[in-house]
Amino acid sequence: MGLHEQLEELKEKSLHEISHADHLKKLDAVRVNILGKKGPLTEILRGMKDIPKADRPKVGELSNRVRDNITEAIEKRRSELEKAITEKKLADEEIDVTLPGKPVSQGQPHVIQQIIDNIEDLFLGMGYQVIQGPEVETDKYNFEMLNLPKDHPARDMQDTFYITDEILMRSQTSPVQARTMEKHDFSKGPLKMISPGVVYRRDTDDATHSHQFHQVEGLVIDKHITMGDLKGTLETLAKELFGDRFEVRLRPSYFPFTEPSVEADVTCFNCMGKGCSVCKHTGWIEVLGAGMVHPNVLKMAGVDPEVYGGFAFGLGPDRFAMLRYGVDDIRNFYLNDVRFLTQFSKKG
Ligand code: FA5
Repeated sequence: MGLHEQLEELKEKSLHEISHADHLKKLDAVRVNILGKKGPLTEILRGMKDIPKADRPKVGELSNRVRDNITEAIEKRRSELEKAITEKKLADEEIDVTLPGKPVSQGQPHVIQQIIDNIEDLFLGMGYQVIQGPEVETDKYNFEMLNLPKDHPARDMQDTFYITDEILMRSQTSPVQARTMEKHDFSKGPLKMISPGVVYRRDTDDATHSHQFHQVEGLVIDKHITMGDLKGTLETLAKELFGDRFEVRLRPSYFPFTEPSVEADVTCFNCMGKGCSVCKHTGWIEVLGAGMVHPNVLKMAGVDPEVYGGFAFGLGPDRFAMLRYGVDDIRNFYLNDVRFLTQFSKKG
């Protein structure tokens, strides 16, 4: 067979192999086989030296054309195979936008935080600032600056977790009063603040007591503040949180840092005043303590009690949440049972 026929045959054979290469690796192998140094095309061209000189240009031209045809066919096949790969990938990754989505469960603030947010909104609207204080406190701010020197019998009212003799887990949010009063520049205007946060006591847990619970402290110091201002503020608060559903009563009480002092009770939601185990058969649930700031407390914070005075209160949002939602055991708020907590969805 002459070179001419050999070249034609190689072309046919190669084009056949190329069109049957069904993936890129195979195609590459075919290319190396045919066009490589040890391939048939090189082999045929080596035979050129044995043909008459006059025929060489023709055979040379043919061999170039055959090589070009083969190269072209390889490139064409390569782009076909690449296109097929891309199409398969796109088909595999196709997203059916008509499929129903998987619902993502959405979190929400804890019910007690919702109550605190509600209280903050109300007081911010009345021009109060919201101030945070430390949960690990000193004896000085938790007690001494609040007119409770060491060995004062009223310290027993709040059984406290001590870390050292001087450092403790705060048993109330009232230390934030002392800290804020001390820093406040009264020449710039009155002090109106609330301070929400967690407090700790060695209380035995029961339906209305937890050893760790929340309080929101409130304090107003200015000239000419009266008990009437305190009463009006507490009534506004009760109306905002409970509407007209419950009765609120103020009864005289005692706190070393206020004089006179009161406690506010709200009708027990469980028995509506008849008496039950939740309210310890009194018909009332105590929700806050309050009073007119004691002159000693003002003095210790560097405020002149002859010029300034005011009221303070400390309320329990956990108890507010019990009343608002009819929850008969405070411990439910701390079990972190999602089925319980999702009942208080803001949307619901
Ligand atoms: C105080 O802690 C005072 N600091 C409040 C105060 C502030 C009075 C400013 C005057 C001026 P008391 O111990 O009564 O007071 O607690 C206040 C409120 O916290 C209670 O009315 C109650 O709602 C809540 N509370 C008290 N102990 C617990 C407890 N163990 N679990 C849940 N809530 C509690």
